[in-house]
Amino acid sequence: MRHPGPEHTPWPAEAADRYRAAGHWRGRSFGAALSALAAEHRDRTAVVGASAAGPARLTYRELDDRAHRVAAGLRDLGVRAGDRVVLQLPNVPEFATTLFGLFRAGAWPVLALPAHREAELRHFAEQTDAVAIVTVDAHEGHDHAATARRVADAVPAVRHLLVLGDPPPGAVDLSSVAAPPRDLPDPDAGGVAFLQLSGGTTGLPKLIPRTHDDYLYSVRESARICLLGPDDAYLAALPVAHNFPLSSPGVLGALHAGACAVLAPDPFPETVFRLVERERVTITGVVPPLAVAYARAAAATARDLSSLRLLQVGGARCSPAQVARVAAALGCAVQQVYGMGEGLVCYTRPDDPPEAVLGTQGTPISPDDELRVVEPGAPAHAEVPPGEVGELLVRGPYTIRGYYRAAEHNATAFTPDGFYRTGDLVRRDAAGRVTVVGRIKDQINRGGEKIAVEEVEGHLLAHPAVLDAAVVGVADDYLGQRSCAYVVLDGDAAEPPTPPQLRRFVRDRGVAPFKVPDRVLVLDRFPVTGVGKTSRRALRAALATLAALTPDGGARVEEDRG
Ligand code: J2J
Repeated sequence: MRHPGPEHTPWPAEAADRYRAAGHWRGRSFGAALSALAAEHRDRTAVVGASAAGPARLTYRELDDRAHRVAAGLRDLGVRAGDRVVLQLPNVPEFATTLFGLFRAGAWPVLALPAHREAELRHFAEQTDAVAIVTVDAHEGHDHAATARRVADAVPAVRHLLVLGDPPPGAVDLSSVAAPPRDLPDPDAGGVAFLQLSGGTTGLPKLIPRTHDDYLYSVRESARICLLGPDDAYLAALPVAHNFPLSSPGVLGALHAGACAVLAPDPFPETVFRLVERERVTITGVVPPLAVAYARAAAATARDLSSLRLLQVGGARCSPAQVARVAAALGCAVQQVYGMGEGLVCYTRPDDPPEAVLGTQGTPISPDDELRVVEPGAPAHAEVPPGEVGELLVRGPYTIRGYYRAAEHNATAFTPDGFYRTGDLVRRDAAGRVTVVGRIKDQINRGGEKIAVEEVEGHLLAHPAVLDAAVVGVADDYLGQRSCAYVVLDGDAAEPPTPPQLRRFVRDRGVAPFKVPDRVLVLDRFPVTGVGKTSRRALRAALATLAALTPDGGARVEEDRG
C-alpha cells in the first residue's frame, strides 16, 4: 500500500461516551436521517437544481426514494459496504441522490470537486483503492468523462466509471444506476460515512474520514446557529461537495431544517442573483473573493435580492473592511464562518455586537470543542497568554483524530493527546471569539525578518480602492525571499491608485519598512482553488513565470518594483 495507516482513528472510548451522553452523537446514519426527514416534510421541496430544461425540483420523499433506488442499483453493480467511490459532480440534484444512495449502500463517497483534474482524481482513487468513479460528462468546458477514463484505466481497483449525461464507451450512464428499493443494512453511525478533503491552498488534498455521528452533529448545530427553518432557502453557490456549502449549514443543514436547498450551477453574481430572486433565497455562503464580487455587482443589479437575510463569508480571511463593504452593499446580515474539513467550525452569532461580526470569526459550534492557542512549533505546546497569537489546536466531538491512511503525516498533524494542529495562527479574545490572523506557513522570511502576509494584506485593503489583496513570497538571491503584493482594484474608483502609490500608502500607515511590499502587481481577478479561495500556489507560480519573461511579458499586469 502506498500510504499505510488506519482508515479511521476512532475517538477514545471515554470521549465517545461523553459525546453520546451529551446527546451530540445520536446513533443515526445519514440514510435513516433522510428517511425521517422524508416522513416529516413529505412533499416540501428539498432540492432545486437548474438544468438546461429549467428548474429541476425534488421533494423530500422523491429524494429519499431516489436514494433508495441508487443504493440498490449500486449494490447490483457489486458496490459493497465500506467500498470507496470517488464522487465528482457539479451542483446538480444528482449530487444529492448519489450521495445519499452511496450512504444508504454503506459505500464511502470521496468528495472530489469539479475543479479537480487527473492528478487529484488519481491521487484519490489510488489512495483509497476506489472501486468506482462517478463524474459528469463535461462541465465548464472540461471533458470529465475522458479524465476519469484515464484515471480508471490507470488505477486497477477502479472497476466502474459512472457518468452523468453522455457516458463514453465502457462507462455506465449514472441515471441507469437504479433498482427497486430494498432493505439494506443500516451502516453503523459511529463508523466512517465519507471522505472529505482537506482544503489546503498549497498542496494535494488529504483525505478526512467523517462519521455519520460526528458530521450530523455539526450539521444539526450549524442549522440551529443559523436559525434555519422550513421557510428558508439555502443557496449553494460554491461547489456543493466542499465542507462549507455541504455542512455549514449548507445543503445538509437545509435538509435537516426542512428547508429547500438551491444548487447554483456557477457562483457568478448573475447566476446567483437570478436564483435568489426566483427561489426567494434567504441564506448563502461564499468565499471572500465572491462576496466582494457580489458586493460590486449588487449596486447595478435589477434583481430583487430582498429575500436574502444572511450572507455567510468564510474559507479564507475576510478583512473587517471587506465584511463592512459586503454588508452595506447587499443590505443583509453577514456572518463570518471559520471552518475546516477536518472538523471545527466557528460562527459569529446573530446577536453578536457589530465589531465581533466585522473583526472576528466567532466561536465554535460545540461547548465540547476544546481549543488551545499554543506557541507555534514549541514541542511542549505551551499555551500563549489570552489575546496573543499562536497556533490553534483543536479536539472535539466532530474533529477527526487522524487522516485516512496517513500514519506518517498523522504523527505530526496531531498531538499525542489527540489535538488536530490546524496550522492556523489565531487570537482568542476574552469572550472566546477566534480571529484568524494567518497560516503558519504563510509567513515570508525576508532576510530573517518575518512578514505575516495577512497583516500586509490588511494594510492594502484599508485603501478604499483596493477590493482584494494577496501577498506572497518570491525567491530572492540576496534576501532569501522578498514580498510581492497582488491587488484587485475597484474599477469604478475615481482615481485608481498606482503601484507606487499603494506602496507609499502602506508605508504611511506606519508599518516597518521591511513589510512594505517589494513589488505590487494589479490583476483583474485572482486565480482560485477548487472552491474559489485565492490560490497562493497559482500566484507564486505566476510570479515565477513572470520572472522568466521579458519585461513586456507582464503586459496583463500593472507592476511596480520597489
Ligand atoms: C480565515 N481562514 C479561514 C476564515 C477557513 C466552513 C467554512 C470554511 C471551511 C473551509 C469549512 C476561514 N478566515 N473565515 O470547511 O465547514 C482557512 C483556515 C482553515 C482552512 C480550512 C467550513 N475559514 N479558513 O474553508 O478545509 O486556514 O474548509 O484551516 O477548505 O481554511 O479549509 P477547508
